[in-house]
Order: sequence, then C-alpha cells, then structure tokens
Amino acid sequence: MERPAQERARVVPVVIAVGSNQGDRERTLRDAVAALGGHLTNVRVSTFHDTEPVGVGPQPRFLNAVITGGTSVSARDLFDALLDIERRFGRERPFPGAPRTLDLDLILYGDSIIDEPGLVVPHPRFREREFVLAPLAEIAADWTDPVTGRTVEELLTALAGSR
Ligand code: PH2
Ligand code: MG
Ligand code: MG
Repeated sequence: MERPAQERARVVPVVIAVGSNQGDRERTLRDAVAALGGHLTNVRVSTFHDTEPVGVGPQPRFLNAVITGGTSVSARDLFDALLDIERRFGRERPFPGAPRTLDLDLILYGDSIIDEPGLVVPHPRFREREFVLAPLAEIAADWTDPVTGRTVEELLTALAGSR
C-alpha cells in the first residue's frame, strides 16, 4: 500500500553549476558530474562551455557546465555534499575568487528561497552570469526563478539585451 504523502520522500528539482579553471578542466567536470550523479535522480547535463573569467581579474579560462536532477535531501545537506565533493577534487580557498580545480554552486533548490548564513538560494548572482544561464537554457529553459518569476530563457534574453 502507498505510504501517506508526508512519509513519502519529496523529490525536489535542483540546479547545480559546475566550474573549473585549474588542472585538467574537462576531466574534472566529467568526474564531478559522475560524483554528483550519485546524489541525484533524473540527471541532465549541459554541454561544457569554455568561458572568459568574470569578475575575478586575470585568470585562466573556465570550463563551465550545469547539471539538473532531483534530490530528496534538504538544501543544507545537498550544499554540504557539494562542499565535500569540492574538497575531494582538491579545492583550496587561499582567497575569495581564487582559481579553482572545482566549484559547485547550488543555483536553484525547487522554488525555495533560502537566506541563511553561508547558504543563499537561488544563487544571488546567477541572473547576471551567462556562464550559468547559457548552459542551463540547453537543459531547463522553462524552469522558473522563484525570486523574479522569470524563466531561464527569459533571464538569458534579458541578460543578452542588457549588454
Ligand atoms: N566563477 C566565479 C567567478 N567567475 N567566471 C567564469 N567564466 N566561470 C565561473 O565559473 C566563474 C567565473 C566564482 O565562482
Ligand atoms: Mg561560483
Ligand atoms: Mg562556489
């Protein structure tokens, strides 16, 4: 018999942005996507985008991608899992914005709006970041930003129009 709704694991659709600009970027992205796959159901992965660094001064170019999937863990637990994977890939944090082997950012957690110490979702800068919106539009163009009510496609069009 089916369990009551409150006992059934709620599956929340999430967006995670992946970036690397240190070491073997392509291999890191491939392996990170595989590691993330262990935490998500219904995984979809964008193509990999070679991008100019944004807002961090002169640095090596990034390889960026976006992954979507479903999770039944809390945003905080998923966020902790992302930090754990970053550490496993040798991520160091000598200063803010330092080049990184692997950056995993939680962009959307369903339609939740979260503002806690160390955890802000939707990611506060994703609407201005083509390196997130362009890959995301490949796999989830109609997903909605709960803050602005705009779809990914609309956010990307607005960003292109603001240039
Ligand atoms: N991440 C940043 C800052 N700048 N630029 C690109 N192109 N790709 C990134 O992933 C990126 C960035 C902070 O995490
Ligand atoms: Mg980041
Ligand atoms: Mg990050």
